Amino acid sequence: MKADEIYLDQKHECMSADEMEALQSERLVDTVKRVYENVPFYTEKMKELGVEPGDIKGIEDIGKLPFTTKEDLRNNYPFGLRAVPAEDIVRVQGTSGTTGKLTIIPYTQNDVDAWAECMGRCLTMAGLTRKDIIHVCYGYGLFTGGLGADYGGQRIGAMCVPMSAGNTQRQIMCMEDFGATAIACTPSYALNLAEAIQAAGKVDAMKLKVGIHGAEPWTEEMRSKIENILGIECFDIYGLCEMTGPGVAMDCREHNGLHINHDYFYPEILDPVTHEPVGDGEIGELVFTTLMKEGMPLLRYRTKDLTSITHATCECGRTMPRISKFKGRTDDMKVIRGINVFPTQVETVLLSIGGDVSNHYLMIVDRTDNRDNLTVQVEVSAEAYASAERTRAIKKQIAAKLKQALGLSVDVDIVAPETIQRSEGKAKRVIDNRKL
Ligand code: DLL
Repeated sequence: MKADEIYLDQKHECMSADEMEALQSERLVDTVKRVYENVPFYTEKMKELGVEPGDIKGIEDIGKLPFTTKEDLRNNYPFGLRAVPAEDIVRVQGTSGTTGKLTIIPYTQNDVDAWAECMGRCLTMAGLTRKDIIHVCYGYGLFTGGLGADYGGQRIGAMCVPMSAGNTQRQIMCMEDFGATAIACTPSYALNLAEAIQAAGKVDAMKLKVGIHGAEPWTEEMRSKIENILGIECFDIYGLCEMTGPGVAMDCREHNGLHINHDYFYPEILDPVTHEPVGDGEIGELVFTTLMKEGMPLLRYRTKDLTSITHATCECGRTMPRISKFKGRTDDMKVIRGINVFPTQVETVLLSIGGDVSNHYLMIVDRTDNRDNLTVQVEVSAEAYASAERTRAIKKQIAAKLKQALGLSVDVDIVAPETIQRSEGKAKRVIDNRKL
């Protein structure tokens, strides 16, 4: 362990593999018993598979358990999968979901405390302590970002400023006046803020040292860009409301993968088609089983997030397994003329060009005469946009680089600065007009 970091919980963060497996096994056996007895959905699913709680003796039996999908949550909306009496629920969180029903997750007080603990661990991974001032511009509400950062901040005794997103000038004023040392927000909003702070000539007036960013996929190039503008160290935090919002995993100061709080959430990486486990280092779908959740425990929840895992001990000393930075979700991936395309690939190309080319982009997928077409709208600087010659050259350069990176010809549409809608929460990067 590095002497300058304060750790909340070395016991769990650095536990040996055998000890951890014993703990996870004990917790899994208990979880399975609780859901079998209290959640008719799981009683039926397990009966369909011919599995009884007594068949689950430890973590090695996890493959016998049924999967849970987002569809299952929707079909049991809002509280059909609750495992405790209604009066034991102290909070609901969820996703706003742009289509269909919300995903609603009930939490008991112990669930909220566990969430605070996981988030507290994550914040200390970034070196934050009770001396820090955390400016939180994740949204507060059903979305877990704002409250999650807040609970973690309280857990470590830091001061939290509950701003939510929006009104960037006011954000800058408060960050400067209150002396924020950390910001917590989506990476896309962090970059908006960073550019606004730079444009206001306020970079040197800030005391910022750390950024805690997640809730959407982002690239290493994006990390460098935010870090370079603000002179801070950025961390990638992952979570989903079905588990506990932010705090499921986060990268430490080694920045070599995100450590999973695996005493709370047991991870599997499975082939998305065969559902068989893939080996360390291989990409697959991340599937989680909650080990301590009371309000709504979930067995083998299919996140649709694509990543790989390593169980090797990190240089930081933690034994918690690490997942690689997310490439995207299975449902963010667009198949265009047979080629898989993720928004993060486009982001990498644009940020690698830099200069007049901004990172503000939108992918638009259309189908005409049975042929799919990808158009990438990109904002360039005002100076470049004013010159037809420069615009043409930039367009050609982006198209060539995208073709090389994606293996696909792409139409590039150069647009004026501030054309593409800025995100305050999760950025919308793709519009798919195909009726698939
Ligand atoms: O986004 C929780 C969160 C809030 C995480 C703040 C980090 C920071 P949901 O709204 O339920 O919860 O969305 C969960 O967001 O399945 C991923 O697809 C995506 N996601 C979350 N964190 C990351 C990340 C919150 N660091 C869904 N990298 C997840 C890539 C992420 N994708």
